[in-house]
Amino acid sequence: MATITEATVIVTSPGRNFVTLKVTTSDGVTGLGDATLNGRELAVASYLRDHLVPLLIGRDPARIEDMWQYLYKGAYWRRGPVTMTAIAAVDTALWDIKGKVAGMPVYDLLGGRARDGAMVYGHASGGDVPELLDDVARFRDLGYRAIRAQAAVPGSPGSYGVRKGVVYEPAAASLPDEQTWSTEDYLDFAPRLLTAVRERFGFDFHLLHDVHHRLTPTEAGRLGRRLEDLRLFWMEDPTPAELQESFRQIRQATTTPIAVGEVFNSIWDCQQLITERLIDYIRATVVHAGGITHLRRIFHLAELYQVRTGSHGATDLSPVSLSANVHLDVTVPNFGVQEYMGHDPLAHEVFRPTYELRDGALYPSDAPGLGVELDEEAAARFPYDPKYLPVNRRTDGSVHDW
Ligand code: EZ4
Ligand code: CO
Repeated sequence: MATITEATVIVTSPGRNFVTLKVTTSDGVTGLGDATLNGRELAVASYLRDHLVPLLIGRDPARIEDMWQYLYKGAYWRRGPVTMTAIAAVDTALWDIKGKVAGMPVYDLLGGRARDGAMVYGHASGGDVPELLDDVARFRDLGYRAIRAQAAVPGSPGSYGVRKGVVYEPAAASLPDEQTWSTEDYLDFAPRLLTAVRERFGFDFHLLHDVHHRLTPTEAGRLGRRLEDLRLFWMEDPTPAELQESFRQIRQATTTPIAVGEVFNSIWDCQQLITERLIDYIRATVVHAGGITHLRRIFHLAELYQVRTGSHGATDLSPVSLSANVHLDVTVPNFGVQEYMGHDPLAHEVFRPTYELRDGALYPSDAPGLGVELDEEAAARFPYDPKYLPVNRRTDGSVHDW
C-alpha cells in the first residue's frame, strides 16, 4: 500500500492569490487541490498546514471517501467555508493521485464522459450599455453560446461585475473597497440593460445575469417577472440564500429560471432548495463545497429533482479547481453550464492546465488525473499579496450585501 508521505501548502499570487495543496505519496505520485478562499486565503492555508497535514501523513491515498468522512466528521465542527475548502483541497488532490495511479483522466474514474465538453458562459461587461453591447458582440465572435451581461448601474460607481483589466477581479486594495448601492436604480436599470442585449442580438444564444445577492425576495420576484420575455438562461443569486424558504416566494412570482450556490459549502445549504424545486441551477463548486466527492453528491441529489448544474468558475477558482469541476461536469447527466471567467496570463506562468476552450465549451484533456501542473519555482516568484473583497453600502451609509 502506498502512503501519503508529504503534503505542502503553496500560497502564490500570480496576478491574484491562490492557495494550493500538493500531496505526495510513497510511490512518488503527486496530486493537487485548490484551497483558495477569496479574501480569507491564509485561514485555509493555516487550517491545512496546522490541522490537516499532520492527519494525512501515513494514510492510504486511495481511500478517498474514507478520508472525506474522517476529515468532516473528525473535525466535530462541521461545515463552513474554511473547513470545507480545506477538505476540498485534500479530496481533489486524492482524485488527481488516483487518476495518475490508474493512468486515467478523473472523468473516467467518475464513470466516463456523458458529453465531450462542458458549455461555458463568458462575462460580458461595460461601464454603460453601449460598452456592454460591444463586449457581448466580442464574446459572440469568440464562439461563446452563453453570455452573462453586467454593466455599471448609473450613479453607482464600482458596480459589481464590470471588468477593468483582462479579467474581472473584485478583490483589491489593502482594505475593502466601499461601494454604493441603490436598489431603486438597479431595478430601473437591469431590465433596460438586458432588453438592449436581446434587441441588438436576438435570441440565438443563452443570456445570463447575476444579481449578486442584492434583492429581497419581493424585489427579486418583481425583477424576474419583468425579465420573462427576455427568456434568460438564469437570474443568479437573486437574494441572499441563508433563508432557503425565501426562494419559494421568488419561484411563485416568476418563471425566470433561478441559479444559486457559489457561496455554498455543503449539501445542507441547498437541500431544501433542491428537494422543493425552488431553483433551476445549483452553482456549488469543487473548491468551496467539499471537493469532487461532496459536489458529486450535491449534483446527484439535484438530478433527482430536475435541477441542473452551473458551477461557479470565477478568477479566484484556480486552474486546478476549474479542471476538477470540468472533469465532474462532463460526467453528470444533469449538467447545465460551467462559468468560465478565464485567468490572468500570469496565472498560467504558475499553473499549466491542459483543458481547452473550443466553440464556447471547455474540454478536459485525457491526461491522467486532473491534467494540471504547478511550477513551484514560478509560484515562489509571486508572494502572497493581501486583498479584500469589496463592501457594499446603501445610499444612507448602512451596509448592504455585496
Ligand atoms: O463575486 O468569485 O458569478 N460569479 C461571481 C464572482 C464572485 C467572486 C467572489 O470571490 O459572482 O464574481
Ligand atoms: Co455570481
